[in-house]
Amino acid sequence: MVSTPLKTTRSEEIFAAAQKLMPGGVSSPVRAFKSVGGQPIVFDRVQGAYVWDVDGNQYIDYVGTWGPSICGHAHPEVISALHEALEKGTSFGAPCYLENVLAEMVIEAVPSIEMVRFVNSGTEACMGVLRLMRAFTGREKIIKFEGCYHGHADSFLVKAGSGVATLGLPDSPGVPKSATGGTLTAPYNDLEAVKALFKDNPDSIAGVILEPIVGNSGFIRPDAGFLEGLRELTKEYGALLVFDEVMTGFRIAYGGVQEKFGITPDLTTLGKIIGGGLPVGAYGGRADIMAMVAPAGPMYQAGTLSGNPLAMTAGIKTLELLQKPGTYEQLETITKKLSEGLLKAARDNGHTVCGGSLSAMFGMFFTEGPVHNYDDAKKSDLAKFGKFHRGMLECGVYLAPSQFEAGFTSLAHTDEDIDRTIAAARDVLASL
Ligand code: KE4
Repeated sequence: MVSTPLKTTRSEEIFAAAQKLMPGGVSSPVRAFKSVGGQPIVFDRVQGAYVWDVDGNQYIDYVGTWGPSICGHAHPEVISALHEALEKGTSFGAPCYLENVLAEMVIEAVPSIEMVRFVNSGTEACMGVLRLMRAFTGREKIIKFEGCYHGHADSFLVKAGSGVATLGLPDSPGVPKSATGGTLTAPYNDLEAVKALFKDNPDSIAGVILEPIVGNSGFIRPDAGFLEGLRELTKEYGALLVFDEVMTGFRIAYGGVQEKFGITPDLTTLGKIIGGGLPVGAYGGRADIMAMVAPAGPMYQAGTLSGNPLAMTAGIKTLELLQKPGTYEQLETITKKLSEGLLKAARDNGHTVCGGSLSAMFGMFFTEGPVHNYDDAKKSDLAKFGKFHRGMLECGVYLAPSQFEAGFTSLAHTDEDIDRTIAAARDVLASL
């Protein structure tokens, strides 16, 4: 594939106007392409594995609106289910049977979840689970891992990943010390560091929260024994283990990382896929812990649009589609082929890279590796990543606009799409 300079006139016009209307011209920082440079692409429409920008350029998409569109963008069955639901209204603010349906599906799917509360985003899910960890244990401190991102609530904006890492805002202004004083951090995959934190803070740590497979420092897998070690340590110290599966839930497996790796946390957060592209987050876990949540218990959390019928409908249909036999084998096969092809294309052209994939998630770093944590990830050649990203865009491939994000495939990506992507990577990497 020969990359030709993209015609992005309309994107430039719209984005220039956007910057006068919204901070940075975006509704979420990572979309501004700050870490890869160049003109952000303004989307016009999405379908299946593809996106089209406002200048009519088509791209094979590996961002998938950051995870939700695992069945492919605008899946016809999701769209028609939404049309039907629309006829009955867009929001109730009252109990709705669809909430029962999605709740049952989530409880059935995710090993740790006996009861669930729906919210409107992954951030809200992580805010709720944070308060719940503290309410249930009566303790205030939490442990998170450097480079892991759990949404933008104050207590989590300490050495966070994703857009925070991209923008170099590990401790954002506006976050008071009082909000982060109880947030302890350790390097990912470093069990000894976690043991030391527990030893230094006996009886005061409410829980440990992590991305059981990291997507927000780029793609980083847990080392053998890491998740098991955290499960044992939290049990030993009477702390809760929380898997933030907002990104990995229903992506790594239908039951998430916890099903794939056979480790059951006490609480889990979800988002993205369970909303099928509409705003949904959720937190759930052991019934005795969830019993704390108002109005069943004293811990307050609420939301006007939580459990809204359109979002429930999109989530239900998406999970139904994912239940089809062979789904995760298909995702594993195409993603492994893509990941191996990208790594080979880079190495054949003399680049030092490492990376890999698991189910429908993949990543590649421009560094020797192996990458076990965020410090390792930061050794990656970010300038080269930026050039690679731009070159792939010009070849019609849309990758996440940051080294500190993971790549996502979908059931809509065909073998031909994967071949075209690898061919494009070969051309771009030969030119770098
Ligand atoms: P949201 O509030 O963005 O729905 O979810 C926050 C969140 C929580 N936990 C994990 C593991 C997450 O990955 C996220 C959000 N992911 C980012 C992408 N890495 C969303 C994209 C963005 O911030 O624009």
